[in-house]
Amino acid sequence: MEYKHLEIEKKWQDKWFNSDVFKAVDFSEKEKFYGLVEFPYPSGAGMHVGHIRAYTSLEIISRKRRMEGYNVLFPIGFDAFGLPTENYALKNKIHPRIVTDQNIKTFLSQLKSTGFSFDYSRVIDTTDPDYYHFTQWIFLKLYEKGLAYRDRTYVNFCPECKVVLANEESQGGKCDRCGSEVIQLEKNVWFLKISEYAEKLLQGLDEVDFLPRIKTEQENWIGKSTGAHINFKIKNSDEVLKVYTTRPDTIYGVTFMVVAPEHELLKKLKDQIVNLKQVEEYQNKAKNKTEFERIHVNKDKTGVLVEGIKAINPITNKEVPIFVADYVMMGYGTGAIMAVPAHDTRDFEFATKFNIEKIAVIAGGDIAKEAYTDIENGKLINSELINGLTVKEAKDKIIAYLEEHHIGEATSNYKMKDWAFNRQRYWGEPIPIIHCPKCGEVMVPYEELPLLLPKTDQIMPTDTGESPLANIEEFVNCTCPKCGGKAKRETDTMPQWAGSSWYYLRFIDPHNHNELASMDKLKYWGQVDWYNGGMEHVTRHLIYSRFWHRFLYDCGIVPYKEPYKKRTAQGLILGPDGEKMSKSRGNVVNPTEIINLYGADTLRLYMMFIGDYEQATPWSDNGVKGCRRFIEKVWRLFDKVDQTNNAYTPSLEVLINNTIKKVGEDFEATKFNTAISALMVLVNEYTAKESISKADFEVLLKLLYPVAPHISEELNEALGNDSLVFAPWPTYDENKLHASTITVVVQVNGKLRDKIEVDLNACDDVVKNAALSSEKVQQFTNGMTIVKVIVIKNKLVNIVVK
Ligand code: ANZ
Ligand code: ZN
Repeated sequence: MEYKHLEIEKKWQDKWFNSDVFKAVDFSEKEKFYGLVEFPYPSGAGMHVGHIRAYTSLEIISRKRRMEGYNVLFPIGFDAFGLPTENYALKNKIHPRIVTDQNIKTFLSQLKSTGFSFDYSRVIDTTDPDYYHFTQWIFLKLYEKGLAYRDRTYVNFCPECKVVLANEESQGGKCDRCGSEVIQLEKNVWFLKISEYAEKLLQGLDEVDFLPRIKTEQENWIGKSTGAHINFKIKNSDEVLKVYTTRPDTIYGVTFMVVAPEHELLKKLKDQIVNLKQVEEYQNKAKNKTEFERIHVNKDKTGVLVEGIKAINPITNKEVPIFVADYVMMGYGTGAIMAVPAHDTRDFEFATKFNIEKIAVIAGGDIAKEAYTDIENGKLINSELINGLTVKEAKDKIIAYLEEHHIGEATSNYKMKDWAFNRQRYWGEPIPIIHCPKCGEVMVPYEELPLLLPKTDQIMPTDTGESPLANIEEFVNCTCPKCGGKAKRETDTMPQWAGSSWYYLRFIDPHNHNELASMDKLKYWGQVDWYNGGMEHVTRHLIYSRFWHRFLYDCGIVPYKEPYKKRTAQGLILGPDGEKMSKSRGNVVNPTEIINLYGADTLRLYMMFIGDYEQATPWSDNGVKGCRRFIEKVWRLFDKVDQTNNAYTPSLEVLINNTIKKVGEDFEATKFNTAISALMVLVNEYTAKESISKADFEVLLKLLYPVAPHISEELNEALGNDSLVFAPWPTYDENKLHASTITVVVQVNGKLRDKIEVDLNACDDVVKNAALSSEKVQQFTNGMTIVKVIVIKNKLVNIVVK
């Protein structure tokens, strides 16, 4: 037989995909398994080898689960709204709908030609009105509960192209298209109040099995810190300045206060501020900086002393000067801080520049050089109430004091900000809100969903920074659902992240027109058992979808709190040069070419063998060729199979049992490379044999099948067997994992002369030689003629001499 990969792979793909074998069965009696991979963005470039690596892991697990008797849901779909398609459509004057449909078609054929066992009857597309119907529905629910609101913010705007740019289109403050300086345009846009869910999202992490580094990313994104609010009175005024601090223990070291440029105190006390003009100039300058610039770029601290007002330290009663400076953010804590230059690095830099006093209140550092920030070792000094205490003790004592005297209280803060939920572009879900001059914001009635994205060719961004929808009169003008008067529709669309925030729920019930998914099906399928994806999505996508899910749970729409039970991540595939694969570098590997040349089985095998699954690994053509040679080796083994022998070859039994154990365990631990190494060892042992049994070969095919299903099915069929899709996953025998030995009695002419140790099941010749070479035995055989040697397996050797 010749190994013709193209024919074989086509044959099996037709068989699988034209039957229902990969269809997930709702309400099946079998135990369920829901495996999820991140659905792709259908870009014009088609699939990337990175997709193959990302998907093959759970593809292996899903195929294994079917063999283990599970009812498997392993779905795929397309996250198809977004910028690249829209930009491509604009450039080539093709409607994004057409571009998207073409790209999806290409992706589907690539996925199938890789042999992925997805349930293709459940394919979803986030740009399909049947799908975004429920994306809009969830938005309305959020709005109803006060979790969607409009607020003024700044967006990146290119004054040359006159378009609002996403962050990724304006990196380094320059427009991606024309290179001009991007400015910040103030706009009224939508936000989702994810901050209200911060604590729930943090607590929820206790319930899930995510890789530790993924959990850490989530925790950091939420960014909980604990400390206190402290109220500082303003001298000669009724106003108080409330600050958030994580270090209330340092209150004796406060030498100045800082308020953010946007802080309301500056407005309220306008009349008392002596240098108001200077303060206002500073405020205006800060406005034009992005937050990124304020925190990172602007290392050199700037600020202005606010003359005419002073704060009073509530513990020491000392007067404290107030500065306005942009290193304090309005969006965090209270937008105001008590500055302790001796123990905070940012405050230290500021105080050094503005010549402000530094008072050490923790012993141990050298504050002439730098801020002393150690919180483990130092003891409090210069701090009447808390001298001699550790930082931790001092914190507790000061907080108790503040609370007792009503000048502050313990509190915590989260770094996570509300989710800016808007885009001023065409290719997104329209936000289902109507602006009525009489009634204000009005929800589009649920029964009018989906609010269709109008079919139009006018998708150019407007020069006012509004979405192209603003130019479409038939869309914008409408009647108010409340009062029936003339009204206008919201023209912002939803961000790229919207559709992917709930797609795993839709896979459970993809064709439901009445609700996002039926409760019965949600209950049957339950949580995603295992979710695999990229590390680049373990912050935003993961937190956003957990937020939507938790919200839906609170509304009684889904029956469990956390969407994903387990989350793993694959490493990147780098170009052969070790750099990130990119078109401009010219180091991109096209999976379709590899499939045509070597076969999908080889590509899949290589992607799993290439290295530690979690690590970034460079592509190597030689590596692919090596995998192809392995596949061919397996193919050639067929000629050695003794089809009449249905038992493991005894001398292979221990290795086979060990291989079954190792491959199964390694797959579950995403150690695919070492599982494949074990298969390679087995194949080498088989190759070294004169012949192997049918059972030997079958077990190899079953273990290899999840990784290289086409060749495994083909050879298994040649053995006269049924398809492997639901064949039972091999089990191993605990007792046969170790090569064990046994004691055999040696007789000479029927008299016991020695006992020897031999391998269990060792073949007769081996045992015979061992017996004859025993010294004790030789005392009775030397000089005699050996007539006959009788071997009784695992028991006895009788040597007949004359
Ligand atoms: C006094 C102090 C003394 C502070 C000290 C730190 C060290 P987390 O929550 O861990 O990031 N801060 C508070 N609000 C701020 C804002 N809106 N913009 C910039 N900085 C702000 O850190 C909270 C600490 O960051 C707070 O504790 C405050 O400075 C500062 F030795 O107060 B600290
Ligand atoms: Zn109205």
